[in-house]
Amino acid sequence: MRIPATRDLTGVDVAIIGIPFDSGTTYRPGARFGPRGIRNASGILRPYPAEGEEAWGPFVNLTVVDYGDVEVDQHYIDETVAQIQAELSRVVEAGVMPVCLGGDHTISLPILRALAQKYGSMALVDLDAHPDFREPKPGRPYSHATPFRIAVQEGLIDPRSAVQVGIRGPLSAPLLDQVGEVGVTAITADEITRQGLDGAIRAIDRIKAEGRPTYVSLDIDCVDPAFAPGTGVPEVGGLTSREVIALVRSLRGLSVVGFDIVEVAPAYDVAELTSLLAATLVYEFLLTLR
Ligand SMILES: [Mn+2]
Repeated sequence: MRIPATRDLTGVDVAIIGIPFDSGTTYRPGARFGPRGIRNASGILRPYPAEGEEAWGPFVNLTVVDYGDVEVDQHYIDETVAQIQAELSRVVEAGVMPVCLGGDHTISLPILRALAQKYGSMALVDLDAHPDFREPKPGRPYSHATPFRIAVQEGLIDPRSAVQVGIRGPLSAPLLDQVGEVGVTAITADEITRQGLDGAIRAIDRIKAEGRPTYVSLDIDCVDPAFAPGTGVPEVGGLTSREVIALVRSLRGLSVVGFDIVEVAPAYDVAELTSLLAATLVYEFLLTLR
């Protein structure tokens, strides 16, 4: 996006932060190259105004920088989770909103831990094919299948103010009951097929009305593999590009304190479709902040 690369956070509103870690992956690895792919594809983006707005893009009113990548070690997941939290704490304490490029979905947990130190228990909007709500194994809790279960257990997110949109597929079916039991609202892809996006947007609006600090996580696998093939655990029958853009636009007015986009794995991509969509969704998210 041609934004300046710096770690100087003076006067900065939003820091784009790469987290090239994918050792929490359960199926196809490769999201460690996500930040590189998204940054690369973002080169084609030019500022454009939000629908019905005068200002040409988010950079008119927001100071956004590229913070570079968090140092990770693919061999040591515990150390990497701690390192991500430490780096993110530095950003959060500086009063800067983190917008993180994954990496697999493991990275959301240490980001939430860093944010919770400042904001306490948060609301959550998660666009995802999977609940990522498996019970963590004792002593080996971290993977991309467990972040939101742990986040609820640790009180980082309030499940009654949490919505997951786009849930589908054989891996998700056994978890839907458990998600519902703790109070998370799951909007499945089947519901969207029947009712369109209205139910999802209403659920997001309810969180908006609460006005509490909200974390937004966008797993690119919420999108159908026809539009976003470059990901680790693809599930057919997902959102279209237009639908996911509409959902991101519906975030305007939420009290967002952090955002991530995860699971972009360029090695499985076709013609950079997935990376371009991810870069565009980051841009669309920044537009909602104005
Ligand atoms: Mn996920």
